Amino acid sequence: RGGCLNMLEDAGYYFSPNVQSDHILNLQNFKARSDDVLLVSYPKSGTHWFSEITTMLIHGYWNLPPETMKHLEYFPANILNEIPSPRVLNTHLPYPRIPLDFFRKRCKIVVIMRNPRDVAVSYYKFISNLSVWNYSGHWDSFFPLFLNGNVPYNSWFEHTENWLKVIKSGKHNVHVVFYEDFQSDFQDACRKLADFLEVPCSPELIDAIHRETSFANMKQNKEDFCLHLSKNGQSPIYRKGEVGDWQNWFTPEQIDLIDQEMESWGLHTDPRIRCLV
Ligand code: PPS
Repeated sequence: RGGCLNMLEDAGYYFSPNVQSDHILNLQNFKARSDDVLLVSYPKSGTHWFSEITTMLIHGYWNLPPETMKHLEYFPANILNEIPSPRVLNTHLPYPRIPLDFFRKRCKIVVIMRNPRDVAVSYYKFISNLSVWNYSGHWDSFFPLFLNGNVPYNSWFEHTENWLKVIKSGKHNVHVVFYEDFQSDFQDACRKLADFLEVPCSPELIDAIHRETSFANMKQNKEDFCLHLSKNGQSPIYRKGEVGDWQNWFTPEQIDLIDQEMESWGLHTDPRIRCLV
């Protein structure tokens, strides 16, 4: 029902059809710089918001480069190479596909996490709204696709489990941020991020960043790179910006199914993702 999602498949991984497979392959040889900050997120976790926050912490909120989101999957290497240091780069790539040079150079990596129930709803609205996916299924048809990882960037559960293992191993320079924490206590969450990034920050600076990156502000002022592809003229990126919208969508059965999936990946008891379970 609603047709299959239009995706690019490469070695068992699903991507957006807008991604070039040779570009994804070449990314393995991407040259990182030791002062790069890499923001890693499963789609719909708040990538745009955290990209803005991190860039403001690093460059000062009054001194932003004109375009902030620099997505590894979408920008050719020559453009990324021209960005002055320190660069804030984004990716949705799962752990096994992250260019190795980020690890070799011990770059700072910020992993963004959000409640998978809200991610699922946000993803459904995003995919339904963009013609490129060629998808017109209902929520009940999309839900099993999300649950089983038959969506671009595959399974949220696998993505999250992989990163939790990496963090536990202590091998790389990784900090996790939660969408929900930035919604409930921006000051505290942002100060911890600034500490990880080793940038000076004051409560006043954090207040200014909070104001500048409010959902309303970003929806009004930021360029929405895929607005022209929207089926209904509404922003595919800046939709609601809330915690808990999933409660308007999930049936009791879907709540059970997602709980079971969390359990089967061992995520339900993990204290590090306490705010997502
Ligand atoms: S994408 O397409 O994967 O890069 O999307 P991503 O940016 O990761 O996630 C989009 C969701 O983040 C919400 N959003 C925000 N929330 C709070 N504050 C700000 N400033 C903000 N900007 C974007 C956006 O509304 C999407 O969530 P939903 O639930 O769909 O509203």
